[in-house]
Amino acid sequence: MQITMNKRFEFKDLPDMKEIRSQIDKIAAQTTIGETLFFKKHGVTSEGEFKLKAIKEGFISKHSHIGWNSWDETAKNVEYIYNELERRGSYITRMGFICDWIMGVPEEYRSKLQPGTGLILKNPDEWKAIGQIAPVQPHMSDHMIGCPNALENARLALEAGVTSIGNVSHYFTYEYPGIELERERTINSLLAFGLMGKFEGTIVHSNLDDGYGNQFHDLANLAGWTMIERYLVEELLGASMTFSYGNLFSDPISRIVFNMVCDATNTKGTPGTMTFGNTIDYGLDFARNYGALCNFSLADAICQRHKPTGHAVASVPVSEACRIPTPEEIIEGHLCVDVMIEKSKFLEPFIDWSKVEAERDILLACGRVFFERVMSGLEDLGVDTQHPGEVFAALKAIGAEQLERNFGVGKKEKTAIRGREPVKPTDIIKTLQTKHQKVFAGVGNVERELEGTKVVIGSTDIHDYGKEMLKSICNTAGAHVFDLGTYVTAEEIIENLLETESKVVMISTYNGIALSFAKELTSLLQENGMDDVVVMMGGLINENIDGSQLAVDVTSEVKSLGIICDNRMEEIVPIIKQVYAGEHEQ
Ligand code: B12
Repeated sequence: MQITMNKRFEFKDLPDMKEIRSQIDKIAAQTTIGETLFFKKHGVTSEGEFKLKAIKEGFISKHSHIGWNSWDETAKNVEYIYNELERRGSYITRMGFICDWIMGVPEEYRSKLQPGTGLILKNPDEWKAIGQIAPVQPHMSDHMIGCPNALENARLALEAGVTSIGNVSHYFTYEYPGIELERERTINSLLAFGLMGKFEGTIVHSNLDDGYGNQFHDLANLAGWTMIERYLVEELLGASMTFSYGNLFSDPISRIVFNMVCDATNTKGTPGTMTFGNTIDYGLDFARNYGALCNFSLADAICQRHKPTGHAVASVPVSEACRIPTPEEIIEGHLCVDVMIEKSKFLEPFIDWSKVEAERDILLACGRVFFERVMSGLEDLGVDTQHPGEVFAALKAIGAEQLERNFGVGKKEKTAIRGREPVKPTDIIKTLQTKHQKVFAGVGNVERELEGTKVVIGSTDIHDYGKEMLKSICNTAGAHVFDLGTYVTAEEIIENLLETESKVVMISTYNGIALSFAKELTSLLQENGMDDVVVMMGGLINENIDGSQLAVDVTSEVKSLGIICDNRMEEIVPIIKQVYAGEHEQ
C-alpha cells in the first residue's frame, strides 16, 4: 500500500468523543426547531415526518434549487414561484437555498473571500424568515455542515425550521482559499452532525456530486463510499442521513439502480431529500436541455413509484448551463416535470425490475468490499476508526484518487486509469470522455507541438473538468504543465510565474468572479513587470456586476484587459506556440 497523507492538522489532537458528545448535549439543550409555514400547513414538526406520510400516500415531492444573492430577491422569487405554480395547477414541496461560499466560514473571515453568486444571509432575522415566505420547505445544503462554520449554520438553520441540512460531501472537497481552519471545520462538523442526531425527523444530507462522487471513476467504489459516510454520520454520530446525486448519472437506469443501492443500506428508514438533475447533459441549446430534463425526471419519478424513498424529483431549469435561472424558467421546468411524473405510472410496471435489482446487488457486494478495505487500510495507517473526526480527516488527507487506487474493487490493470478496470464506470466520467474526445478532434494532432514550452494552469473554484482538459491537451502536445489545482489565487499564479518563468497562464473559471479575478491577475502581472505573459481564460465568464441579481456575461470586459477569452480550447496550442516563438501579438 503506497499512501501519502496530506495532513492539514494532527488528527490525534482532536478532542475525544466523550468531550464532543458532552458538548453536543449542551448545544442541543439550547436549540429548538422552528416551525415553518410548510410544517403548519401539513401538521408536522419536521420534513422527515412529512416525507414518511407522503411515502405512505404515494405522493411524489418536487424540488428546486434557488440561488439569488440577496435576501429581498430570494424572498420575492420564492413567493412568486410558489403562488404561480399553484395558480397553474402545479406544486413545489421544497426549495434548496444555495448559500454563497462566504457563508461557509465564520463571520470574521468572510471579507477574505470574493462573494460568488449565492445567497448571503446577513442577520438572524433573515435566517428566521427562510421558512416564513410560503409553505414550501427550505432545504440547506451548500456551505453548511462540512464547512468551517458548520455548527453555527446548522443551529441557525434548525432554529429556522430547516430540518434537512447538508452537505457531508463538502467536507472533502470544498475549500476556502487563504483560510486554513481545518481542525475547527472537523470539530464543528462533528458537533453539527451530533446536534442533528438529537432531533427526531432531521436529515443529514450528502450530495455525492459535490464530493468524492465526482472524483471516483468506479460506481462500485462510490457505493462503498456511501457506506463509509453512513457509518460516520449514523453509527458514530447518531444522526440520520440520506444521499443525493444528479450529475453522476446520465443513463436513466443507473439513477434508479443507485437509488436502490442507497436504499438497501438505509437501515433507519430515513426519507431521502431529493435526487438532483443531470446538468452535465445540459448545454447552451435549451431545446436539447428539455430532453435531458425529461430523461432524468422521468427516471426519478419511475423510481419513486416503484420503491418510494421520499427523494423529491428535481426540476432543473434549461438555462442551468449558462447562468443562475430566472423564476419563470424554474416554473417552466416544474410544468415539464409534472408531465413526467404523470406519465411515469404507465412505464413503471413494464420495467424489468429483476435486471435493476441484479445491478444493485453487484454494486452492493462490491461496495461492501471497498468499505472493508478502506476501514482496514485506515487501521493500518494508525487511524482510530471509532473516532469520526480522525476518519473524516484521514479520508480527506488521502483523497479520492488514492482511495480508489489502493482500495478500489476493480481488477488491477496497469494501463487503466488509476490502475484498475472500473466494475462500472460512472456516467460523469463517460460524459466527460465524450466531451474530451470532441475537443481533441477539434485540436487535431498536436503531438510534440509544444515541446520546450511551459504553461501554468488552474481553476478559480471547484470546477476542475475544464482545467483537466487543458492539462491533457498540453501534456499531449508535450508542454511542461504547472497545475496549480483548484481555488487558485492570483498571488499563487504570480509566485509560480516567478519560479518557473512560464509565459502562458490558462485559467478555467465558473463561480461568477471572472472579471474581478481577471482584474486582480492583470494588475499583479503589471506590478511584477510581467507584461509579456499571455493569459487565457475560459469556462463561464460571468459576474454579478454592480449589485445585479444574476451574473452577467463579462467576456468583453475581460478581453479589454488583454486576456484571451474566446473560450475555445481548440485554439490554445497554436496560441502557446506563437507566444514561445515570439510571434504572438497582445
Ligand atoms: C459539474 C458542475 C459542478 C460540480 C463540479 C465538479 C468538478 N470536479 O468540476 C460540482 C457539483 C462540485 C459543482 C459545484 C458548484 N457549482 Co457547479 N456546475 C457544474 C456543471 C453542471 C458543469 C460544469 C463543467 O464542469 N462542465 C464540463 C466542462 C469541461 O465543459 P464546459 O463547461 O462546456 O467547458 C468548455 C468551455 O467552457 C471551455 N473551457 C473551460 N475552461 C477553459 C479554460 C480555457 C483557458 C479555455 C481556453 C477554455 C475553457 O472548454 C471546455 C470544452 O469545450 C455546471 C452547469 C453546466 N451544465 O455547465 C454548473 C455550474 C458551473 N455550477 C455553478 C455553481 C453556482 C456551483 C456552486 C457555486 C454551487 C454552490 N453554491 O455550491 C458550486 C461551486 C462551489 C465553489 N466553492 O466553487 C453555476 C455557475 C453560475 C454562474 N457562474 O453563473 C453553474 C453554471 C450551474 C448553475 N446554473 O447554477 N458544480
